[in-house]
Amino acid sequence: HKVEIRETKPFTDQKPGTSGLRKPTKTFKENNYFENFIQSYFDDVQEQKPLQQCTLVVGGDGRNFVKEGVKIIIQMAAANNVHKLIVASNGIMSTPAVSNVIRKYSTDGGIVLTASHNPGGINADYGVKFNISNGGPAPEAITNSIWDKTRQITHFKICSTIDIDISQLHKQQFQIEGSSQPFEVEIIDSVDDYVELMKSIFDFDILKSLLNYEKEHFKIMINALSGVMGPYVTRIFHQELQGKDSVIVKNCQPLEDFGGHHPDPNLTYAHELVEDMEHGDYEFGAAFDGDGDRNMILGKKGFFVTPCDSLAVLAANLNVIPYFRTHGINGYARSMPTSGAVDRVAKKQGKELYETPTGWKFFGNLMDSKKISICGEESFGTGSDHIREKDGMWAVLSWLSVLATVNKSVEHLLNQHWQTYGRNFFTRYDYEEIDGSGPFAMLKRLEGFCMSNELLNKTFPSGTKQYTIQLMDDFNYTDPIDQSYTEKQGIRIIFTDGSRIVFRLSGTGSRGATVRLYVDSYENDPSTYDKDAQEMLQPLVSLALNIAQLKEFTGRDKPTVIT
Ligand code: VG1
Ligand code: CO
Repeated sequence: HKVEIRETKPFTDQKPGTSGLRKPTKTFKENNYFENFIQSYFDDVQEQKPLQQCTLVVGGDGRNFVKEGVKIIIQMAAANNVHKLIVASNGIMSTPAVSNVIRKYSTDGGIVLTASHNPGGINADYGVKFNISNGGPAPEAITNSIWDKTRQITHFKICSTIDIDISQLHKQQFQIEGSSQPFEVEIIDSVDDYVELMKSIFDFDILKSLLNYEKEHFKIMINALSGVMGPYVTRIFHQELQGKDSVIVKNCQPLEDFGGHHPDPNLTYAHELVEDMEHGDYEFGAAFDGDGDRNMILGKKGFFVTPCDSLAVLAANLNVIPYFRTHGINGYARSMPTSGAVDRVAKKQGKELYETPTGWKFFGNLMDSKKISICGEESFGTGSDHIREKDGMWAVLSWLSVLATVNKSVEHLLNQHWQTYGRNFFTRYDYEEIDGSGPFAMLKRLEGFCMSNELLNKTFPSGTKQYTIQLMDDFNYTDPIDQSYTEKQGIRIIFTDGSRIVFRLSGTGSRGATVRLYVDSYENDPSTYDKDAQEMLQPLVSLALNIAQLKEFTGRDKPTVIT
């Protein structure tokens, strides 16, 4: 096959955000936008290790332009002298499954074609994410170096004559002009390796008996939101766990546009699951996002488990999972905006707790150096050191393992947890896709308050309560392993009673700016535990909106999504 060197013009906006580069699908399809980004990645990898010695993994979440993207990557990898690509059949593989394959076969990293929870289709979003050899998202030093290259690129290389059927499991070799070694492509099953991993972590017999009690089934409802998880759900729950009668599944056929919905497992975008649960027929419900790394957990009648509580409850019960009995339990970590619920478990167990900026890439070093065993984010992400991505299915199987052992309902388990540790009430308000510069000006003003300390020790009345500001800063983080420094990760306002307000701008959107407001407040009065979080947090929310003058800056008087 002949190597073609094609001319191209650089773009200035290919800076990866919280989790890869996300843009409208149409943007990726035009003017070599996709090719430029991929070439810049190959050039960057080459600086560390000759591509002739590299094996890379390629997968995606099944959205529009994933199959085409995989084919272009195969042609470009050939032209760039990559030794071997391991490709998911049809290009579809969940983000956690890609992380597993990268680690299992000791490869040099991988490319995940996903915009995760962003809607898909020709009029929605597309994304590209690079993972490193530990299976985790590339850290900022690498994504910045790739971004530098995207601003200088003049050419990309491609073997456009290479054509391979990515629907068939097989290995194929190609002779490339000017290369001494053949280029190899292996198409692998997307689900097999992942199922094997889950079986090595959990006790499938216990799960099987939970779902197959002779008289009364423990019924559960799983909604894959038409994302990548469908095949994993049916394989694990219906085949491996033989739960055809007890596990009702929905939207388990991956669709290129996710049926026109946001494949985001929260109370707004996964409302179908909430409604299905309300009748009380199911003990447990779960949903996943487009690429399968997020999860939402619901109990009977739609009882909502916040991701912050989910992390804390799992931390408190990890010993029921065989993997942790063998590997031991190190510390825990959570992203800064995530509530402090897990901190209390860590404290009680005498374990270390790390607070990182938003984004899974910050957990990688902590896991590699065995500082932490599990970690999570308020954005419906939970995971452990079995891989280096958050993992929706892992979270669900962890929850079912706990429920099978403690023999209590989800709600009962949460109540018991709060009795022991107190309750962190938590909510997040998202103001999505705001046009104009308002959100930036709002953040700038808050940064000003952080610098001047002028709000420090000030007391604000809200409703029947008074809040005094004890600390206000723009969160920064020094990685304890490699000392890399990350700043401007969100405005924190911490009050004397321990309550927190956080403001930050999203780094995963593709249009306008999205403002996120996070509110976390701790209560240890048992009479409050069954109260509604929105009601409890109302005074803090209105105080937050006042301090930031959110309505004035953004023109919004209501959030797009509340979780
Ligand atoms: C959001 C979440 C963050 C998560 C990221 C990627 O980022 O807040 O916690 O790690 O999405 O998740 P941001 O910058 O929009 O707040 V996924 O499942 O979309 O890859
Ligand atoms: Co995701």
